[in-house]
Amino acid sequence: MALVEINFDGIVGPSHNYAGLSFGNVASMGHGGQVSQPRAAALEGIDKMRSNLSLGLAQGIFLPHPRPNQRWLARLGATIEQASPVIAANAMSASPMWAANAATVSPAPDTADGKCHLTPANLRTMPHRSHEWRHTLYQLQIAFADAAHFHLHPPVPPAFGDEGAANHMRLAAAHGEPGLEIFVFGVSGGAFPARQHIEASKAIARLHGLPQDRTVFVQQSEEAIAAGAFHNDVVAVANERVLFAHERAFADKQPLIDACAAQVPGFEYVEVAEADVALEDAVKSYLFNAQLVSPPDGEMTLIVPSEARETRSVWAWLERHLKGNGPIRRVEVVDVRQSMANGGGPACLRLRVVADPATVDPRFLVDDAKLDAIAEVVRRYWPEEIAHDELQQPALIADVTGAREALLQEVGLVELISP
Ligand code: SUG
Repeated sequence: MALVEINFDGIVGPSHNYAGLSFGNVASMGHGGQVSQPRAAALEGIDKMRSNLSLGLAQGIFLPHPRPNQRWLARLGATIEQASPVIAANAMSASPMWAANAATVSPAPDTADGKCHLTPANLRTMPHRSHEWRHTLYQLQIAFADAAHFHLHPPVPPAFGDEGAANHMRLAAAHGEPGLEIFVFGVSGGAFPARQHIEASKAIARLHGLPQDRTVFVQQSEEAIAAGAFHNDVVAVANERVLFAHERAFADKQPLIDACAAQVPGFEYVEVAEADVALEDAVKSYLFNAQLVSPPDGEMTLIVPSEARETRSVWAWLERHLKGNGPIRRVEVVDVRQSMANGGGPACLRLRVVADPATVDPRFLVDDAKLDAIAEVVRRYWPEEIAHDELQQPALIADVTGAREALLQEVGLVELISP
């Protein structure tokens, strides 16, 4: 069985809009009320996937969820027409595009039963995200239906907030080798909420059958959350034997580094000092919300958003690192501005699953030709713009519903239309 890392990107849904819903996410708060461009947003995401394919990486997709979420509205005793503007915005959010929050994934080499375990995130902290898990689970059940290789769990009870892979990292000598799984939780974030509860992380580690000596729980620093790092993946990213993090990412980094050094052959810690890149610049540029990947040519590559190139301190750090002897050998720049304006960088848009692609439902895997066909649907059906005060208009709702259905027809996943 050939285990590879597959990046599953959430296709940006046709209702993508700026509603300012995420308290503690400085980009979402800053862009609330602005006009969004769903078509451009989805095409940016597709271009990012194309660039990953051209590096030789395996690529998958998750599909947009039904919006408005009528089931959720019905449980609140409302319809989209009757709902207050804020409830309507919560029901129309395209937030499932940020697939890093879809689930936590423990690949087969790490687990007691030798299967890949997945737990969808309950995302209970933000109302617009708290209703994602049901449809996420439904897609995971189809994509990873092969019970000989995958084990799916229901979300952790909502008493304990869980935001999925955005607060989880994995280090291993190679993707297919047993790894060290790192769960990052928050306790306090100053004025902002800590979204990941330690009990959720511990429950997932138990349910996934992870050995205690290869599982680490580490607290995210309060100052990182207070600076706008609402998920750990805004200040740290790991790939194979490399951990790349900001100096102020963790409350107490030494036990983490010691565990990595003890458990991961060839472990390398690449730290960016506050003196070189201030936490504020790290959050603004999303330097760490990058995809750190191992293409087949062996050159470890960091896929950063264009905002990283535009932030002087960050770009200077990257240029220095590339000239030196560090483990990151190549930097690729992608434009995901529409997603970035809601606080979602390249890493937020993808969920990493280490698996044999032959065991995944092929409708969730893409090549260039399939991305061309998806882009054609997006160009034809995705709204060009959405103003915040349009979210309850029947014409927009009809467009958004029709656009999603056209995409599901194209990829042959009509069973997702009305689950
Ligand atoms: O949960 N933004 C998302 C961004 C998620 C980024 N994901 C990772 N870091 N992995 C969030 O805050 C904004 C929606 C709005 O304001 O309309 C939003 O949900």
